[in-house]
Amino acid sequence: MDSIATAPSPDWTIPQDWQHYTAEDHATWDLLFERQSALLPGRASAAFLKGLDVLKLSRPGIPDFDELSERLMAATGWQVVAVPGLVPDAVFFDHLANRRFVAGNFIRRPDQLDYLQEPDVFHDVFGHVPMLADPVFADFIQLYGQGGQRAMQLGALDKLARLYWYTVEFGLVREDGALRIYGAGIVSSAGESRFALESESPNRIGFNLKRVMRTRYRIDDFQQGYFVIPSFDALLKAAVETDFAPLYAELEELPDLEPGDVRSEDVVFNWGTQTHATAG
Ligand code: HBI
Ligand code: FE
Repeated sequence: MDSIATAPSPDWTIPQDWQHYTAEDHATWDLLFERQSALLPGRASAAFLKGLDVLKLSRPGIPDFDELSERLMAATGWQVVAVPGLVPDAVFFDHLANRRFVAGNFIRRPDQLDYLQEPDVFHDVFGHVPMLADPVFADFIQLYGQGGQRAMQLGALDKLARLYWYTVEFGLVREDGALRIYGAGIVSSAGESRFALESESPNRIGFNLKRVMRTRYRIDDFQQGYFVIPSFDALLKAAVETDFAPLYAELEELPDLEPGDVRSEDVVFNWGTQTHATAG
């Protein structure tokens, strides 16, 4: 199902138009949901699994954003709004700064189950929205939105986008001594849900804000390195306590790091073999 060709409003939101989904669209959601639900116990963070439960996302079919937003609003003051696909950065940040999460209203085709470039409703709603039911993470994402608006003014968006990428999209968290997934890009992918935790190939490195903001990332394949936070409180604390303007100035003077790099100052949980990346 392609995204419906509705001209977006100035904030790029469109009606979800839940009635437009076909039986095949709902079946695709159910297939993806069943596949990930079987994988995530023991792999996903407790906060993610709790969010699935609080938001009653296990019901069959593509969720109705109005119903979902009612439950999400009650939990953390967030709502889910429909968009046709990627929206301009400034629009994206304004929504996040106002506790509105933008979600694609289309779903991938059955032949695209394993990967698609644009975030569809499964990536956005199954991948991202459960974490928004966690009060601490909900605060972090709103801060990210406000930080994005500021980063654009400072010409530092490329650095801040790395923070989002290595946490919100591809982050790992330590829970009871084990590594768990909370990043939407991992949790919505069958292959990467296994790879991120079990493969010997990628690095797994303790989260450090400056380190993450120096590190390039890949958009075309599994990550060569994952960063591990000790808790969501620690992630929020880092965002709240950092004065980003001087950090951006410092980062301008430092060379970028490659996705597979390991540094002497890194806390290394796994020094990856990079066999997946070099296998090509
Ligand atoms: N638009 N719909 C949508 N979803 C995203 O995740 C998104 C976006 N626009 C910009 C964007 N993400 C990133 O480039 C920013 O985090 C920098
Ligand atoms: Fe995403």
